Parts: sequence; C-alpha cells; structure tokens
Amino acid sequence: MEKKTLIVEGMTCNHCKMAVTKALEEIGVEKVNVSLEEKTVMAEYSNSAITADTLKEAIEDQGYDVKNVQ
Ligand code: 9UX
Repeated sequence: MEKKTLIVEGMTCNHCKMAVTKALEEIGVEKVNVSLEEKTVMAEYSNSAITADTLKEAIEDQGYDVKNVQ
C-alpha cells in the first residue's frame, strides 16, 4: 500500500471534505482521511496507476489548491 499526505488549501467545511474524499475514491484510492484543521489529505492506495500528479489533479478538479505532496 502506497501512502501520501497532501497539503490542500481551501477546504473549510464538511462538504469540501466529502468532495475531496469522493474524487479520490473515484480514481481508486482505498483510504482517504481529510483534516480540515491540519489542511491535510491522507491517501492510501495500492493501484500503481495512481501517482502524486493524479492525486493532485483529482483534488484540483474539485476547486482546491494542492500545495505539497509527500
Ligand atoms: Mo461550502 Mo466547503 O462552499 O468549501 S463546500 S465551504
């Protein structure tokens, strides 16, 4: 299982949290944890087609700004 944590700006409410979670699940991410307080999105996945860039793109498509992926 691959695990990445992204710093995401602009997530303020529970709907934001759901939108990001759903977008990542749709690209095959198995576990998502969003912290509005920490501005972080944690993604765990085993699909090798998923990269830092595909994660970033899926979140940015929802209108949020991805600052860092590690
Ligand atoms: Mo409501 Mo969360 O516009 O951005 S979905 S605050």
